[in-house]
Amino acid sequence: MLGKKLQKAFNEQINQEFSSSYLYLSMAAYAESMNLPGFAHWLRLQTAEEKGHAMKLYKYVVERGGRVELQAIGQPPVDFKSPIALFEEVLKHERKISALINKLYETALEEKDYASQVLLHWFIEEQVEEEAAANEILETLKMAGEKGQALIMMDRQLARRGQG
Ligand code: OFO
Repeated sequence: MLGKKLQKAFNEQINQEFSSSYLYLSMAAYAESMNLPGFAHWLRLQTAEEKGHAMKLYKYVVERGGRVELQAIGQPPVDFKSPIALFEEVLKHERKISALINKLYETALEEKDYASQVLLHWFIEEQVEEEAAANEILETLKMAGEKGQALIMMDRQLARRGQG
């Protein structure tokens, strides 16, 4: 049985994951409006991943006999200054999520809840990947530039996400 403190913390994290999903969908919509279908594709897949994270937590809370309580999701930003500014936001957001996951892990340690610790190992590893992926794209954009041919090449590269 999940303790009350952890149940509250997991419910907050479920909200964070759905909020992340919504944020990336808003970013995808921005990319569509900029005629960057590859960026939009990458961001839509990210939206689906975040929903997957939320549902992994949802399923876990239910399995542990806890009660899932969904919370409100705020309006995400609509506009971004540029593709670089957008990926700076992605990286900043993923770092924020990593800090929240670490805090959740600390609570699981304090509560001596070993099952939650095991589940959160997956999320801690996932965050390493998420930050690395965002950072790589951001650094490439900074290096190659976000105009003309360089941007078209980057768009094509991001369009390949999910193709193995
Ligand atoms: Fe982006 O990893 Fe979940 O939030």
